[in-house]
Amino acid sequence: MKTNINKVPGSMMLLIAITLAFSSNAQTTKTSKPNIVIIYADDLGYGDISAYGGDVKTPNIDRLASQGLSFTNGHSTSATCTPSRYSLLTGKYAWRKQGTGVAPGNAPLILDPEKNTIADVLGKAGYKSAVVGKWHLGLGPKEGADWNGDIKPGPLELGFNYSYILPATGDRVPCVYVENHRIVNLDPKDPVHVSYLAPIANEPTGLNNPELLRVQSSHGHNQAIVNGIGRIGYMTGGKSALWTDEDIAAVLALKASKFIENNKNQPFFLYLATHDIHVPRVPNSKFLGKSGLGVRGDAILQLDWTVGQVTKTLDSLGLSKNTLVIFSSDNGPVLDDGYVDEAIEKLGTHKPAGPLRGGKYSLFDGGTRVPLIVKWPAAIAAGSSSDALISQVDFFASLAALTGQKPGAGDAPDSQNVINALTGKSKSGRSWLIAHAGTLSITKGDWKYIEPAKGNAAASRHKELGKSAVAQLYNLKNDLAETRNLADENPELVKTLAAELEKVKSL
Ligand code: NG6
Ligand code: CA
Repeated sequence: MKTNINKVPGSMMLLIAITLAFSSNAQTTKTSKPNIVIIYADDLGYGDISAYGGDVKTPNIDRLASQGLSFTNGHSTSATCTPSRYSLLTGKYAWRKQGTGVAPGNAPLILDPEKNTIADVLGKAGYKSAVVGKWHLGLGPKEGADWNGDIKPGPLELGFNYSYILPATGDRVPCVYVENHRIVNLDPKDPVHVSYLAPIANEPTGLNNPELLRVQSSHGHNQAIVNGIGRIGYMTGGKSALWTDEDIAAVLALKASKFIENNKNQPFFLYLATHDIHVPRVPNSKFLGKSGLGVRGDAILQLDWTVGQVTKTLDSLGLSKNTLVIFSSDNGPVLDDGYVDEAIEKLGTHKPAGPLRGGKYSLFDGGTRVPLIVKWPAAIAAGSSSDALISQVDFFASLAALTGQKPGAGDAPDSQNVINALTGKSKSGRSWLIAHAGTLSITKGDWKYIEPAKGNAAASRHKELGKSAVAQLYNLKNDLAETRNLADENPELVKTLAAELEKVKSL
């Protein structure tokens, strides 16, 4: 039937207009350009939040879970920070490239500005991007960053429109914030000097002046002293720019919220890399003593507060419905990571890795299987869960697909588009998974193979590395805690998985 538009009564026209507006709006909400927020915790284990069974109450993170989709089999690519972050941003396994291990605080930028990052790709889709928080991917040219001038290349040369970062980690100098190309609050009359070789001038060190420390080191962390805490690396100057550890979470939450507010009228991508719960664990007095598990637990409360701040900002601006929030961690949990902070003594019954074996630094699943929660009310059913196998290296291709972008030739070679699994439309993610902690493992179906490697099986009683001189094969379905090495009983399977691993290595 042909409708003569002039003959349709006014009230009917209004109804049609409203219907059209709503249906097209619903359409836009679903398919086009949700805001994207990745909240990337540091050293948070699979069992460290209450939504995943932990003893520490994390109501804000749990709310992401109850309003979104929780994964039981989500993985960082590596069991330490720098390589996991490298892979997340580039869609390429860090172990393919030399020099992507835990970076010192004066490392040059280890990502290639000529190659596209996830921020570049989302930029092409019209997103404004920011990184707020722990960077730990190096800054500056090969000769090192000019700490007192323009610090570049860095995030702004990698597709981010705004950055407010800790250059490396909380336990590494320089202990300053860098906003875009500059150290924040730097007095030019008091320039920053950084060295990873020797103390600068007569600077006191944790080694020589332990009486100046309020947290003792258990290993390392005895060089520069900033805010009464020994760090890795030496540093002088920049007095007015030094961070206060107790305030880091609040500063980052504020910068993240500001960025969201400033970009509320267009699609944005926020990569919020919290410092919590990495060492040194120096939570704000608001959280001190509140978890009952010592400062490690208190830092988890602080992390949860950060998540709450971001959620509140999104809610108050009416953005929550069409914002895709991804919450995860860069590697598994660690207790003593170099400071005497009673993480072990005050643990109680809490199991940081939940039912998994190993943690940070480990090839056992505790090293890389981490909480992964995705919330996007416009498209994902509330309170759902998924066993789909997901690697963070897949965020690149998945978010590119979601926003209608095709990674260019040479971009993100290891990233698979698993957006349907990430948004709960499909129950299956990737079919195999590579994890990295010095050496590599491959998981396929119920089976996991860890290649033989030289080196210690453990760094200490609480730090199993998962390494062995012989091949290891575990059935994760029957033995999630990887207690029985079945390699000898299944030589064919070992051969097949080893060959598959070699194939991926040679890509
Ligand atoms: C180790 C540090 C540890 C932590 C880690 C990096 C010592 C003894 N240990 O070398 O404290 O900083 O590097 O952690 O110094 S990560 O999460 O950033 O990868
Ligand atoms: Ca980490």
